Amino acid sequence: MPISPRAALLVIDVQNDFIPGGQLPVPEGDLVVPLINRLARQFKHVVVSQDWHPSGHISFASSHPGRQPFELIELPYGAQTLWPEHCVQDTDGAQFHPELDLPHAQLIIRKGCNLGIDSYSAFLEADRSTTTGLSGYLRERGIDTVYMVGLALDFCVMFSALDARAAGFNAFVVLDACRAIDLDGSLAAAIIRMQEAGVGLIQSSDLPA
Ligand code: VGL
Ligand code: ZN
Repeated sequence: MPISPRAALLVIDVQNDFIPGGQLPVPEGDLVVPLINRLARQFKHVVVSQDWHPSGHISFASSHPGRQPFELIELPYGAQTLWPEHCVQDTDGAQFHPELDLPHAQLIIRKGCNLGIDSYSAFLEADRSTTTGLSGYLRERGIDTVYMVGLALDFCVMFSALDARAAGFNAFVVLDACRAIDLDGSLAAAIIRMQEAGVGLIQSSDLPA
């Protein structure tokens, strides 16, 4: 059965800084690129997200004197993991992986653009109220189902999948087209959270070839 024309593929953050050699490398992050390119050809609708931070962003450890990357701090909107500086607007690290090949993608959602708010999710920022507009876009396009692939499984992919469900979409994560950071058990926790939220966890072999 072909993939429904009411389904969209959401390609999360396949950017140089998340690839080995980048500022916040996801192990094996480069390995998902050929698979994503192939899967995308099965979809009528392809949306791409791009982590896109201003310099001095609140998620950077360097913005908090005395703090180190991967520490957790409390911000007005809740807990925030601190990261190395990554995906700064218009830098090479923020560009898509050079082999990502999605000629028919119609929308790029840039997120994390507000200096004082992080955004793992492609739908809702970390304050849980600032929206990127993505669910409205998908709904206006008649989309009812979102398949997610990309980086990192336990951060941006997971939060996008949870928010897709919360917004009323059917949501699937194609596990072999994702890779995780896996910080302090974050991968195992992400799998459980997604299962509990009703996100379908599938393999690319479950989709039409
Ligand atoms: C991401 C940490 C910080 C991601 C983005 O794309 O998963 N992770 N910013
Ligand atoms: Zn980020």
